Amino acid sequence: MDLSPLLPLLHRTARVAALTGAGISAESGIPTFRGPEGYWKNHRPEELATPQAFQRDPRLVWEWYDMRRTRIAACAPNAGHATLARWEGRFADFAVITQNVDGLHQRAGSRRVIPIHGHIWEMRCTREETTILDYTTPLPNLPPHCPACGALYRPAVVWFGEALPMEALAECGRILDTCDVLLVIGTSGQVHPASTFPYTVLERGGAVIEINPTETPLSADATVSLRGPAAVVLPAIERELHREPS
Ligand code: BJW
Repeated sequence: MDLSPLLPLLHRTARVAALTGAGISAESGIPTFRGPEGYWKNHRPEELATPQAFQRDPRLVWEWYDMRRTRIAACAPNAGHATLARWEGRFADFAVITQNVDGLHQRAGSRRVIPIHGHIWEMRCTREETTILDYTTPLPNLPPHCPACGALYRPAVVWFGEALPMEALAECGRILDTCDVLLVIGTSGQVHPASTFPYTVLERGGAVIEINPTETPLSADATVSLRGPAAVVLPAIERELHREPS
């Protein structure tokens, strides 16, 4: 893979950000959503990832999240997550905006992570809106209930039709308005508003580097589009940067 077009973009660059999607966790053993091996090969997203689906059948939705929690608990961050965690030390200003709820960036050691779709280990009371962190797998009783008021707990994630957390969106805005380079890693670019983030950067003259084994709607517009798995391409970029005098 020819990584030479990247060097002028990343060499001596201060402000770099990454937007990640399910693909970065694929090599950790966590399925993506779309595609032949994706979570949604047997379910339509509206059956599982909407407030209406939860109202209709909270147990079914919780079974899906419980299955995913159990799987994620058995997985570890991969070389892609680890490379991004090290880049906090390489670039003066580095942040990860992630659509993933799996917490693997944080487990790899990244400290500046903005999880725009929430966190699978958090539950929120549907009455009081209080949240708790709970790492139990599998959960003993589905669906779980708030011990304080007895109402249903829901996963503290962002479903279709729900607004993203305001603070996270504001932080994304600051990053997208100032970064020199945005790496877009392992996302199909089908979900709004994350799908618009690369265009915010491109429109003000910033560079976008896409890393994905398959073509996406962004590929033609990205400054550089690299075909390959994140756990291979990110360490390869890091090696290339090390060979360059800093
Ligand atoms: C690899 C790899 C390897 C494989 N290495 N790569 C019509 C038009 C425009 C927008 C809308 C519309 N109708 C509705 C909307 C809005 C809607 C939306 O975008 N819908 C589209 C589907 C049409 N969006 C929303 O509703 C969002 N909210 C919103 O817009 O709010 C507005 C609002 C304002 C005020 C009040 C109310 C509302 C919320 C979206 C929430 C998405 N939630 C989910 C579930 C999260 C919880 C959970 O995890 O269960 O988020 S859906 C799911 O998709 C999940 C993901 O984060 C998200 C993105 O998926 P991702 O990461 O891109 O995964 P995949 O599987 O699609 O792609 C994986 C990629 O990896 C592929 O490209 C592979 O090739 C690649 N890959 N192996 C690197 N080894």
